Amino acid sequence: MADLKALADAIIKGDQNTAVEVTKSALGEGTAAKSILEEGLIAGMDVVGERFKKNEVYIPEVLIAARAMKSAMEILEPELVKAGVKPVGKFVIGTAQGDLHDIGKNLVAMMLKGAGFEVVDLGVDVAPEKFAEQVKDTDTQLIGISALLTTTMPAMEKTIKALKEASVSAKVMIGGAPVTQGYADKIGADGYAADAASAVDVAKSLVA
Ligand code: B1M
Repeated sequence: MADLKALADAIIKGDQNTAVEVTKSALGEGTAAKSILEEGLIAGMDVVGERFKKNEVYIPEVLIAARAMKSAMEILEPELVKAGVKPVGKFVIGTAQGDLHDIGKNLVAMMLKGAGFEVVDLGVDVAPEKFAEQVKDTDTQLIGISALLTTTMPAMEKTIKALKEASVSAKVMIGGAPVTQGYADKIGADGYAADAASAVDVAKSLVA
């Protein structure tokens, strides 16, 4: 019987080798890919997210845990596809036009992947029209925009307008150091999160 608790612990510790080994042996023993994902990988990342929220761990620990998760996911992904396991939701994320900061955006993307979302990362300096083009006629449920500069925050509002003009119905979540809930309300965003762990909670509530 595969020890999925050991897998969750390996993610929490950021122990890449153990995460990969336990994933391989669990699959070898015939454990369902969905159980490995939910009871091992996501369970581990949930703990990391909670600890990050409480300032019990910091960005480096989250990045190391995400790296361990990524390596295990590379092994698990083909099995999940074979088993027809659907992601929690499809999330397209990018940094606002004119903004090159991506550390926080990458962290949000990693935590969302850790929570079972399919994440498409458009990178930095993403024009409003590019967001719209990329999600139009797709099954994207959520769009995330990150901005670190007060001067690039207006590009978030422009992106929301461009999405409306392109008749995109996906919900929009925004975040980044200068962004607030008040600003999100003002520009008509559906959600705001102050940090990567809360971004997962907000994303889950928006797709629920
Ligand atoms: Co820049 N920079 N920078 N910079 N830089 C800041 C943001 C600044 C506050 C520094 C300062 O003056 N004190 C300032 C902005 C001032 C302002 O507008 N209020 C600033 C400036 C002015 C600039 C330049 C204009 C400097 C210049 O060239 N004169 C220039 C702009 C370039 C551009 O973007 N066009 C610039 C450039 C750069 C570097 C390229 C050198 C580098 C970026 C490297 C990179 O990202 N690859 C950089 C960095 C590293 C910073 C600081 C030091 C750190 C930012 C960071 O990564 N934080 C920053 C000062 C600071 O914050 N101490 C600063 C860590 C990261 C994990 O936090 O991104 O806030 P953060 O993400 C958090 C949350 O905000 C949230 O979750 C994350 C994790 O908890 N979050 C989301 C983020 N996105 C989210 C999206 C969500 C939800 C939550 O939903 C979608």
